[in-house]
Amino acid sequence: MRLSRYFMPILKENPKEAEIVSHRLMLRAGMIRQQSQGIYSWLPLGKRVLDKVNAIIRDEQNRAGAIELSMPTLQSAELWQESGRYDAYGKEMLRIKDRQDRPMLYGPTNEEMVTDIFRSSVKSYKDLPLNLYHIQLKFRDEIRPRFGTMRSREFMMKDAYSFDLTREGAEHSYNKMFAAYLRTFDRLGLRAIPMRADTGPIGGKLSHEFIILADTGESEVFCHKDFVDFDIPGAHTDFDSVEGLQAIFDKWTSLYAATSEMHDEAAFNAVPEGDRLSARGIEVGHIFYFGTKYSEPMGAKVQGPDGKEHFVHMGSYGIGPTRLVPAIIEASHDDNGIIWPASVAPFDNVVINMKAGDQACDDTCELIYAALTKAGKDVLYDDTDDRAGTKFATADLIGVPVQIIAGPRAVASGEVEVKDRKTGARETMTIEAAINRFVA
Ligand code: P5A
Repeated sequence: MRLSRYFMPILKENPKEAEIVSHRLMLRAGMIRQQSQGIYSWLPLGKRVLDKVNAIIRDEQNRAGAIELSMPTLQSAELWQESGRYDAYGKEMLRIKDRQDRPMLYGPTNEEMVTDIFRSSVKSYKDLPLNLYHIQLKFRDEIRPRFGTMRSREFMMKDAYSFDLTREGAEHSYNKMFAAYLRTFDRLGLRAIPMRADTGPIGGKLSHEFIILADTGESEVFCHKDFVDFDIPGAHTDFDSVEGLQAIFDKWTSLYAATSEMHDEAAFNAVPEGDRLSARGIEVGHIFYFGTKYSEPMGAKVQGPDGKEHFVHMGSYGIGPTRLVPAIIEASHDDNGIIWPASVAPFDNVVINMKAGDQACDDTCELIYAALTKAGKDVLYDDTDDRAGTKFATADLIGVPVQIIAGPRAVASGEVEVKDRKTGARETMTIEAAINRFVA
């Protein structure tokens, strides 16, 4: 992508409305724009990161056996009347009427809708277990939307829903998502700790929130510090192994970890003082087991091996991609801007032409840009006629992992400078060596 033809509206000044660093940097880097309170457009740079986050989420959902579909944002109130949540959900639900005066709503979550899909076609235990997910916008009319897309009113959610014949089966389904979440957050460059949490309006008695420790987090959390170094399940984890997944769950729940709503002071005090971590955190995921809470009132049942009908045991599993993007920034930035983990960086490299219009600089940049692009890399080429200082500041701000800098002096001796955004380390190398290093 040539920067001269791209749309990346950088802000020079710090926006006044931004209270936390991720919000400030997302606005300054031209990633998002607020359209009305708590409702955002994702501008091209932001959209690239969001898509990469979603690709990792999707990959891990698929690995764990979940199946993607797409459900609408607008839902009929009738479904929610069946489950009893239409009235219970309260003011957070945006209620709308269509032209025939039929009550509709902008979905804050999809338990009812997916239960309706399930009951319309699944009739036998032989079709279980089943886990269906989508990545879709949601709307919650939050009292206090804030911190940009961290807590917005319209936001994206990956929501998965599992269906099992028995409670034991549902526990295995829960463990699959538990392990998939550990892997997902790890691939996003984050350390998320599962903590016992309040189930709120989703319901049920069992739930875990996945929390990233951050001073700017909205949740108050308490946990054993060893979680920070626990091993993440590997890529070859067997998601069909009941014992294997139970062992992962048992290990990751063997020490104290709870959000403030579930906090048990006495149990926490039993943790040796030096091992206690009392901190703030960002909730990036939340998984629930709620048994037959929706299947019973909505009549979602299957025929079991005993020939009798059974209400299915369900769970639901949420991740907030539009919250994850600022969470990643909270965890990875410096005074100059964002430092993207390679897995979600909007571009792999940025080629900086320090003197656009200078034939040798232009030729060198074009050569590198073409070679890396051909190799399938996402490359941003700063071909604008801005001052070199402005270009460096922009490249640091948007956090692309590698900067390849072509200035007249280096280019004259067939060289470029390569800067690692994270460490700041600079290295001079031949043009060919730079290409060879980054096509790999
Ligand atoms: C689980 C999937 C649910 O809604 N139903 C379907 C369950 N869970 S949840 O905890 O309420 O939300 C899941 C995740 O969505 C993100 N999230 C938000 N992100 C940005 N702005 C918001 N206002 C917002 N509300 C929820 C969080 O990451 C949460 O863990």
